[in-house]
Amino acid sequence: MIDKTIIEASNDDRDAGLRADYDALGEQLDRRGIDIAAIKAKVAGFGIAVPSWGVGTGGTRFARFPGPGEPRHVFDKLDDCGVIHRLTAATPRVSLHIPWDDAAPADLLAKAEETGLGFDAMNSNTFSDQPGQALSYKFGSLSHTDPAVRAQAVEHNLACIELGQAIGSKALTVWVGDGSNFPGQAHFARQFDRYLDAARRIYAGLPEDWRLLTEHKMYEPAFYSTVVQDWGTNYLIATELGERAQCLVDLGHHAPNVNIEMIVARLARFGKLGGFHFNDSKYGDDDLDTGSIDPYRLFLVFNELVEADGPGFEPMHMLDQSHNVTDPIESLMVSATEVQRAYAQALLVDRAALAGFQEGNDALMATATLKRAFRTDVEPILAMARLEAGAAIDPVAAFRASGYRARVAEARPAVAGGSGGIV
Ligand code: LRH
Ligand code: MN
Ligand code: MN
Repeated sequence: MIDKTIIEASNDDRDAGLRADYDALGEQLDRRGIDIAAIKAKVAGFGIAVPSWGVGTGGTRFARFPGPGEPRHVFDKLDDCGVIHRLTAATPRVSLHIPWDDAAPADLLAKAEETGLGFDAMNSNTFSDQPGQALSYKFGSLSHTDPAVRAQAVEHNLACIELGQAIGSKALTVWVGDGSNFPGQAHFARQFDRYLDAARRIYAGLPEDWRLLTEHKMYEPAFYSTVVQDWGTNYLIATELGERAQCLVDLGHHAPNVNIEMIVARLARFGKLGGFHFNDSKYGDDDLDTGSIDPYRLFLVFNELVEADGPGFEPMHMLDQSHNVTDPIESLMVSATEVQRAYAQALLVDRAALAGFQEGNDALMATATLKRAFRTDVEPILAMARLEAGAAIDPVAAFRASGYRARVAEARPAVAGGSGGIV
């Protein structure tokens, strides 16, 4: 898919410069008592899952402007995801969305082997109706007033688990759009009780070594109230369901100005931080590229993750973003790198000094300690980790040199643009 010689040629042009930068950074970090090789090893071992739905052009509810070579089905999507991992060595797993990615397990496994990928959390979809579906989710799914609709939604989630088991996944992520659009439309308490009851039935079907991740989101598609609207409700769900139920934090799913890093710290403290959907936003659930608007916030989230790290702490890391004006492969490569960058920067925080400043109420030096780590340009660490893994020093440059997009555009028929949609 991406010829080895393309990556090597691209790296040859950049190798000497990278080594000089890496050595210089190594000296600087050494003076700060930090071993650059240890940071590099941690970055190299840090994988970020790619959302299958991210490799197509997203679009908005107003319009979609597809690019050339759009993936036609899950197997094309896996090809594209394979390219992302080949060039970044940062995205070993793909998160599937069912029924968008429904296929025979044997075929999925064969393609995964061919592309060098594994499968991350499964995602169910009870927020839109599928062709041939018996009952509509127009007025909700797991919290619907009609028990038959709730049963259908539960069945779908159990089917996602079954497929996931066959392909080596270990988690199910449930996000529902259930809510209401008018005051008075829904009874808050009864609606939530119905949700909990249905969620319990999904949890009962969860294999012993699986986790159930519930994802909160403040609004959209429901615009007056949403059943799983914030981390408080999400925490209630996770505690009601049981030990293997945890909360998923999608960075775009909060009100503007909400302190997400603090939510992360709270959930981590009580064993309920299950994972992330990384993206960035300016206004709401914008699904912009990770780190493209507020890289400092991403760093602050990772600062909490490094702080909370310890035995049994294993949040899952996924991207969840939508690309409207860029090549999705390029955006996802850059975004995975941004996640690694925030992680590497967070590893550089002098935690003993920070704790001392916190205890002594030295606000200025405490925040300066974070800033010092954040300001450090860790790109040579990330690039060296990629080079040593046989990936590209500059993934976007290597991707453009490879001609992959033009090649797949020949095989994959052009898709007409038009009205919006998620995928
Ligand atoms: C909802 C969401 C959720 C869905 C995905 C397509 O906004 O973040 O994770 O599964 O988008
Ligand atoms: Mn999400
Ligand atoms: Mn979202």
